[in-house]
Amino acid sequence: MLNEWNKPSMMLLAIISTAFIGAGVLLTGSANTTVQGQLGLNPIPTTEEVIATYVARIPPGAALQDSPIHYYPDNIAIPSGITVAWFNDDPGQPHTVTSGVPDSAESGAMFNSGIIPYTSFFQHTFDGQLKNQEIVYHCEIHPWRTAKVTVGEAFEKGHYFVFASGTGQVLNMTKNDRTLIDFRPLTVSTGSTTPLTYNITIMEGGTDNATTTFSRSFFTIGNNDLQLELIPRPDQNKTTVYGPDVTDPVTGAYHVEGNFMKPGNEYTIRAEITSIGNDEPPGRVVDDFAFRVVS
Ligand SMILES: [Cu+2]
Repeated sequence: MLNEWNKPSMMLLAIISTAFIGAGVLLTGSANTTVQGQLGLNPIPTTEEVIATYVARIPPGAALQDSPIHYYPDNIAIPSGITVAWFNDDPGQPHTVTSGVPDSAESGAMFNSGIIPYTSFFQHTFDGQLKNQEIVYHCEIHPWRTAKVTVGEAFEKGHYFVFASGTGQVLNMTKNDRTLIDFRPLTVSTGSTTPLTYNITIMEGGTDNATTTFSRSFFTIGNNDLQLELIPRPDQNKTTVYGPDVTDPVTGAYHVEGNFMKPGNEYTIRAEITSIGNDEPPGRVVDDFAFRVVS
């Protein structure tokens, strides 16, 4: 019998099956699904249930000293208020997610997961006090690798949405190769079971002479905001979309990776809510936001 506090784990078990194979498929738990608590951590009480919006991974082989990757992605930029979950996907190996650099006085001061066993996770909300900070973290068991989270403060208020990005309205690719954008609707909200459909269009140049480089619909359930991570890869010849990171309900980030943006160019990101459940919004819910990529 599953207790209430198992719910986040069930949800995150669904993530591990979908987030890294690129499928946006809703998986349901089977009868013999086992759910593990995290050693050294108390179960998350139902009343304080946190639903992660962004998932990072500790991949197979992370425990090896010559592994190039201990956390993936190891350099993320998120708006404040986002909850990140780190999944231990390294068979048989315990890991930690510990703030600060190893062996420093600040080590573990902001957050410390304790031991995360294989198939378990740790989640942390980067809230308002952390604006414009670059937070380094490490694994206490394998302290030779560090990773970082940049928490961005900048946001822009449109007529219908607040646009917040981990790197603000400029992505400097010498510092960050990706940024998570949060679109928060100001005039639309739904309950936990009504899906919202967003259309996101990215145009190169001003809106008068713009070329569309990306256009796609996304949906959320149980989360009015849409979180979309932009990962420009100018050297690739296509753009792929994966996510959401969290599927039950659909509250997690989507990712757009490819040649839809290049350094040196100016872009317009158009966000529109095209349906609320099965209905069209009573009027158009659309805003344009300027965005720039530099290197
Ligand atoms: Cu480790």
